[in-house]
This record gives sequence, C-alpha cells and structure tokens, in this order.
Amino acid sequence: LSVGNTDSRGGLIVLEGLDRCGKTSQSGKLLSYLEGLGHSAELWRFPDRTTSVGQMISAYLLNQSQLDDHTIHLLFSANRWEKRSMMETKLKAGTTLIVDRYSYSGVAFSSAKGVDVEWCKAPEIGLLAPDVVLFLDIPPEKAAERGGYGGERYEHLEFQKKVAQCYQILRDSSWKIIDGCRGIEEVEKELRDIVVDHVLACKKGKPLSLLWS
Ligand code: DGP
Ligand code: NA
Ligand code: NA
Repeated sequence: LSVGNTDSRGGLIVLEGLDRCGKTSQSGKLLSYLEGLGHSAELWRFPDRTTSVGQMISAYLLNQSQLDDHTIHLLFSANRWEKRSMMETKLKAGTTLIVDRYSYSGVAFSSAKGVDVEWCKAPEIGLLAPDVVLFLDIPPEKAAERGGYGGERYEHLEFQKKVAQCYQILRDSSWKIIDGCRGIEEVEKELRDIVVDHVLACKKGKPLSLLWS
C-alpha cells in the first residue's frame, strides 16, 4: 500500500534491539554521519516521553503507576500515532528520520508478557512502515553484563530473554540483523553503509508504505 506522492522523500530508519544493545548511541552517530554528508535528518525515539501520553508511559516504566498489560500496550501505540502525521510531513519534506524503537518494540515487549501477537500488532496497522529496521543483535546475557540497566520495569534478564524470542518472529524483509557484540566502530561502519543506501533509494522516489508490510 503506497502513500501519495513521495518524490525525493527522507528515509524512515528504525533501530531495534534489547535494552543495552547499543542502539541509542548508534542512533546518535548515524545522525551526525548523515548530517555530515549534507542530508536533512532528525533523531526520534519511542516512547516519546515529552507528550502527555508519554508521561503516562514514563510513570509506568518507572514503576510509579500500575496499568493492565493491554492498556499500556495501547498507550505505547497511541504515542506512535500522535507523531504519525508529523512523521509523514517530515519524510515528505525530505528529512530522514532515525528512530530509536518503533512498533517492533511495541509488539515484542507486550507479547513477551503473554499478550497475543496479532492483538499486539493490530493498533500498529496504518503507521508508516520503516524503510529499514536495523536490529542490533546481542544475547540477553551479554546485554545484562554491560551494566547500566536503569532499573526500569523491563530491565531484567529473564524478561529480556523473552523479548529476544518475541523479536525473532517479527523479522521481515525490511530487517537487517547487525551483530551488536562487536566494537562500536565496527557496528557503526556497517550501519552507515546500509543507511546511506536506503536514504538514496528514498531520494530516488521509493514509495512510502504502511505497517504491516
Ligand atoms: P527506552 O526509552 O528505549 O529505554 O525504552 C523504554 C522501555 O520501554 C524499554 O524497556 C523498551 C520498552 N518499550 C519501548 N517501546 C515499547 C512499546 O511500544 N511497548 C512496550 N510494551 N514496551 C516498549
Ligand atoms: Na531502557
Ligand atoms: Na534505549
């Protein structure tokens, strides 16, 4: 399903992975790299904790509030929906978006609690589909060893193991599996090449599409 006139648009580049996989620092490096090449680019992240929905999510993650698993799932989804039109506007204006977590986190983290996968996917239908998903692959034990789990709700090894399994069933042709166990520079170099290829394809008019496709 394609969305309107998308000549020379920006790319929608999503980074996914377990907590402590390195994607947040790699997202920042990618932004600097693209800007250095003269591309218009922005760094986004989900959850976006700055909105009122985002503040409810943040309180939940900090264990300051308790919510039913389905309820919090829909709030995470609403947090992506409230940014959808701005996302489309930016992409069509030619800005590439580097997005730290997206609908795949939404489904992986909720289905890891036992919520049905198809139920989890449903509210994500109609969001913009990423041009590429960069999955930073790292064993849960290794991520846990890196330290710096911030003490938020999901930051426990046993839960992260379940999330890792749930991510596996979400892989599709837009995914690139990146070995996140290597050094920062090595990972960075692999990501740069993939991202530039996708940004150029989008510039040449690759159409935008919708989840899940
Ligand atoms: P971060 O700010 O990237 O550390 O993400 C906060 C935590 O929330 C992290 O453990 C991943 C999880 N998370 C991110 N997006 C979603 C989502 O859509 N649904 C659920 N259930 N969890 C999510
Ligand atoms: Na986190
Ligand atoms: Na993060």
